[in-house]
Amino acid sequence: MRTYIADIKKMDDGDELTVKGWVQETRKIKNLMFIIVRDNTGIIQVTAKKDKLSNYDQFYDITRESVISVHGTLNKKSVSKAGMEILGTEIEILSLSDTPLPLGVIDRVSADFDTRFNNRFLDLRKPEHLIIFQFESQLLYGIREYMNRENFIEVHTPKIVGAATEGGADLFRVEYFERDAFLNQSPQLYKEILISSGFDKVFEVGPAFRAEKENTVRHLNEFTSIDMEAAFIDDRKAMEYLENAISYAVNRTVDFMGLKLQEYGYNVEKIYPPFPKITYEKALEELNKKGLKLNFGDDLSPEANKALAENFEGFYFITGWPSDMRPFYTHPDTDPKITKSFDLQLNDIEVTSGAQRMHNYKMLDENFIKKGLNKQNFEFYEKAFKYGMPPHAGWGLGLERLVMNLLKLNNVRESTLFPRDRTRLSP
Ligand code: AMO
Repeated sequence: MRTYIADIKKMDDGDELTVKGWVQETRKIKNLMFIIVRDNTGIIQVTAKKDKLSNYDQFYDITRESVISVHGTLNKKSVSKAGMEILGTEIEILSLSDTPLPLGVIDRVSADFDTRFNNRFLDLRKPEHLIIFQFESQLLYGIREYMNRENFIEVHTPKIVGAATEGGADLFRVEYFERDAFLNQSPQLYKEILISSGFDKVFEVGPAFRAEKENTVRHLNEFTSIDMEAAFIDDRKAMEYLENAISYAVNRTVDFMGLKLQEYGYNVEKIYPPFPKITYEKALEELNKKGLKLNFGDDLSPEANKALAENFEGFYFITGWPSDMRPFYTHPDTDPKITKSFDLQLNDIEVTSGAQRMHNYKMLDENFIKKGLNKQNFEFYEKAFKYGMPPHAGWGLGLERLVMNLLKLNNVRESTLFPRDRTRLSP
């Protein structure tokens, strides 16, 4: 029976137990050795005395980060900092670590980015890094719970595809037998097809691939997209699902692990919908008041996003983006220059894009031509609009960007286990 270190505090003085984990540090005094053992729930001191441990000599040269199994009795009257220790009676070395370590796990000095990510397996042993992914896991659990409660069906659409989703650029090409294929940029076209299939409400959590050359703190070439699409709803309702899903997931996670997050310096506040909204045109007005010189149709630069974020706290929507700035599938508003679309921002970074989509076959058909796209590539998609397509709307939420923003990390790679970027393809 293995005991997790976090559970030891519930045990009694004198109880027998076995813990398994990594040797974080050792300190030796003649016939006595102190070993700090770490598992993914905490650390504990193991005290090993030569006269109590049959393999003491073999154990004496144990290296940092070796994996061991410790059996012993719990001493809750210990003079150690934690007030607890295990008096070891049997210690087994399960895997001896090599030396020197390419990256220290508990070193105070921080290593450079490349050293960290080249040795990500060690970098992730740091509890302050592990907790980012425990947070991500809980957050996603909350989103899934919310979507399930709202009767969304979780789906899995192909990642090897024959056509571009978001317009044509930024595709990774792959060999597909005798043909060229691409890694999908977004499940967009497939989630819309499923609306025509009568699924009514779908969501997907999966990888999305973008051959974007930008090497910024916000861009990955492979990220996790949380996508949803629903029939008979408009952009407003899609925004409501989004703010409710995020609030539910964040608040549940704060209840579950808020204190632990604080211990590691991450302060996540509870959030309450509705999130404020500003139209794109109003945002330009506000930005121009701040001295930026932006015209209708201009994208919001990182500098503009920073300036706009000063007007808000936390999450806010930018709605009504110009038609020229949105993909071909976006539904126009009554004024055809603008669309029924939105971005959700957290501080100065976009975390979600969404919109009501075109559902009228003829309108969609014309838009392919307007956007200069090769219609033939989209035949499989357009066909689904020909035989009964409900009005629909949806969004795509970048998981790594959401986590990065909620934990106030300064680089999206920090919330990615093994980031793929312009230069990194390994590990
Ligand atoms: P969009 O291209 O805006 O929209 O992507 C949606 C969300 O995905 C995340 N994201 C990224 N995260 C990390 N690195 C990247 N290179 C990257 N690119 C995008 C962002 C972004 O907000 N089909 C539409 C969604 C929809 O309308 O349903 C789409 O893909 O968080």
